Amino acid sequence: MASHNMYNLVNTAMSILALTLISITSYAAGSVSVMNPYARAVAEGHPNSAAFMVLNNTSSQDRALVKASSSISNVVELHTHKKEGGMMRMRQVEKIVVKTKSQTVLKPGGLHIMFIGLKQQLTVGNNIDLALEFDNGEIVKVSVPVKEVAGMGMMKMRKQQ
Ligand SMILES: [Cu+2]
Repeated sequence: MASHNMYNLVNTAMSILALTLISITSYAAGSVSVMNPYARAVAEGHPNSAAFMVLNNTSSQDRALVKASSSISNVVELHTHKKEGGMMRMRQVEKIVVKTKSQTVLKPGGLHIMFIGLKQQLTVGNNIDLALEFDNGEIVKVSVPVKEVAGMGMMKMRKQQ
């Protein structure tokens, strides 16, 4: 029957759409993929946290991460660490470049995505939402698992004093 065929067609189209949406949320879209993302678990009441990952650019052009957003904090910034007067300090950066056919590693003590003004507790085993926007308009949505991450360089230095 014609109407039945039409129903099947719509059903198939919706399944394909659903699969496409799922693949975008779990990993990557287009030329930049996000590998091994994780966010730092923090104690209740702690105002800030950070996320780390490997950005992999398979395209023939340099890319740059220009914006990150998430529902878990009031502000999300792109950060790096710089040594100033023997202290490791965090600095906001405009963008994080991923060269063509290369990877850029975001890791503790280096480049990271900073969550400022947490709205919720980050507990090991939970996942947080993160959207990464690149300079070509590409947006990659990632579900980031919360993990136990060793303290930042800055915190270690404070303890030694
Ligand atoms: Cu930071």
